[in-house]
Amino acid sequence: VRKPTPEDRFSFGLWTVGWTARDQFGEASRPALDPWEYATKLAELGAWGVTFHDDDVVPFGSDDATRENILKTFKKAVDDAGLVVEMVTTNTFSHPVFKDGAFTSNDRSVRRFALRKILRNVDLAAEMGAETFVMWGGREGSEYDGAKDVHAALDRYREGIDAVAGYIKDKGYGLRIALEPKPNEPRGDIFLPTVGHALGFIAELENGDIVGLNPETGHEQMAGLNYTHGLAQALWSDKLFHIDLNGQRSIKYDQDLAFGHGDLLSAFFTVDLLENGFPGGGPTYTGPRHFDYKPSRTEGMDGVWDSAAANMEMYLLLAEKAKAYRADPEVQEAMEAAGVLELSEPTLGDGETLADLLADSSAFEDFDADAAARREYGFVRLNQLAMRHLIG
Ligand code: 3MF
Ligand code: MG
Ligand code: MG
Ligand code: MG
Repeated sequence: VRKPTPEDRFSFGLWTVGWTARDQFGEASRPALDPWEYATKLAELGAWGVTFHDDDVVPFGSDDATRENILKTFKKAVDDAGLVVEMVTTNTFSHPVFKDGAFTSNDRSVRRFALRKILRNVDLAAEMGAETFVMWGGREGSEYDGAKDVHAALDRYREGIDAVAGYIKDKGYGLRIALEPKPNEPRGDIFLPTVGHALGFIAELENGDIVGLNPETGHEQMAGLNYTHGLAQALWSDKLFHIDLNGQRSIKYDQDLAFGHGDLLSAFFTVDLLENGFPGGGPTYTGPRHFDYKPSRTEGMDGVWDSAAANMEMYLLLAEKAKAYRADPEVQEAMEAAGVLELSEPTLGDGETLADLLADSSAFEDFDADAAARREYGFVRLNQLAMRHLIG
């Protein structure tokens, strides 16, 4: 497989390669480098961009002068490496002040502090030239149903997001907000747990036009859901603003494996959708190919860079296979037999009204349901052809 290049638009969160592998049960197994040390190496590997939380670069509570200095050093390193900062986000989950949430904390003073911390990073994101401002409400949620008024929590969540989106518009920043759904971890239940919940929430916003989604592979799969379908519905709604690609093996803790190292077949169809679009046409994803993974705790610094490279290699391998799959005449024929393209034809004819349908006896009275039921779709054959391309 060829080497990744900046044209591939691969980007990495600083917190991914920068994770020192401290977890619930153990201390860090790797050293922490300075934030700017990651940029050079990522660029060498063929990445195009980096993303970060405020606190990944500037320690929480730093004074203004320190903050300014660190950011200057960081930006210079990123520029020197030839990388872009395509997304900036805010950490509203690590400090204990956020233990009951940020926008949905029961404590109003915490909600006001969170809003200030986030607005400050909107300014920073604009300054860094980012296009997307991701918001993962990691602590927005609860463990105990009686401890949270969910109606009020959603009101406050909406108030917060609308305020941030309104601020972006007032300032004229070229930024869009991307909400990142996750079902649980670190809270027992997190608000906006899936792509679908988040889409429903966005529809209730006043400034929802600049609010979309940043779906993460593992997050949907932690809920037992189909990530590719989640991406598809977000695209269908014109809300797929950004993506967090990684790997997850079934419903368990958030594994953050390298992309493709979880459900490989699902990853194949994810890449097929991202690279080749819907079979019958429709909106396509044009944003960054962003990885949000964690180098496993067993790995040292060599493993960090090997795993970063693995994400990009997996994507490129799958992209190659997905292209060959779509171009294969046998696949095209099997897709046709399966009726995949028939689905693009509207159910009602051009200009046909429901009255026309009701008057059409071929649609119902004379319709031979048993004959239609005898149609074979050949989905298994089609899937086997995909498998042949994937592992044959
Ligand atoms: C947690 C996540 C987050 C978000 C990040 C986005 C720490 O499971 O996926 O990573 O991706 O906060 O901006
Ligand atoms: Mg995650
Ligand atoms: Mg994850
Ligand atoms: Mg993520």
